[in-house]
Amino acid sequence: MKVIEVKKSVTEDNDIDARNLQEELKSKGVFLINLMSSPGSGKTTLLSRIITDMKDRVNIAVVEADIDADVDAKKIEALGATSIQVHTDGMCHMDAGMTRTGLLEAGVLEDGAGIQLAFLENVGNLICPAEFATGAHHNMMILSVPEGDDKPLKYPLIFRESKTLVITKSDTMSFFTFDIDKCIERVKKINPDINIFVVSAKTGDGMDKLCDYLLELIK
Ligand SMILES: Nc1nc2c(ncn2[C@@H]2O[C@H](COP(=O)(O)OP(=O)(O)OP(=O)(O)O)[C@@H](O)[C@H]2O)c(=O)[nH]1
Ligand SMILES: [Mg+2]
Repeated sequence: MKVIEVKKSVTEDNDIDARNLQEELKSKGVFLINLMSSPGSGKTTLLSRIITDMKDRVNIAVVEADIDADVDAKKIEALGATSIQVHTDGMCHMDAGMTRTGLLEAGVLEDGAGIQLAFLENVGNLICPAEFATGAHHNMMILSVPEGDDKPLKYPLIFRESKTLVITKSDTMSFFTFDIDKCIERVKKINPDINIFVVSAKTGDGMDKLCDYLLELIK
């Protein structure tokens, strides 16, 4: 499994780089999802579940972005999906140039690679990743039950920038004070059009609906 170091892009306009990457991916038939959340909310676990549930229907690749370590990319590789570990030189976000390098090194951009769905697992953080376009066609975020239903109030930007919210670790609901109705109301106030799924990546609860939705997205 490959580990590469990527540095902040030198180009001036990240938004232009992001649009170019979107177009390049589109021309190759790859739909890229930028997955964002706080550390430990369950990104890698959710991706592992998605790969396991969908691998007979779609070819998936994952770019794992972290400050250090290669544990996440190894977990994805063990499931038989294309994966690469990207280290961000200490930065708490990915930009479009960094994402492009990761996809390139993973072979996703090669002609005939056959990847239809790629995920960027962004660095665990609810602030910085929301501020930078990555070249993804779709921003998806996770809020896990143990984090609390007040997070939309504290970190509105990431909820505004996301087209999909996955509320995960639903199996832990009885252990925490998490008002799901209040949480959804807070999120919808920030972003009325957001699509919300409630799942447990541990038990598989709610995963069918999420996987059907992903298949619709890549059509
Ligand atoms: N009970 C329960 N635990 C979960 C679920 N999803 C993830 N976890 C646990 O949450 C912890 C963190 O999960 P990860 O998938 O590593 O989280 P992450 O967001 O990828 O973490 P970073 O990459 O470090 O930001 C692990 O101990 C998982 O087993 C879930 O649906 N239910
Ligand atoms: Mg992870």
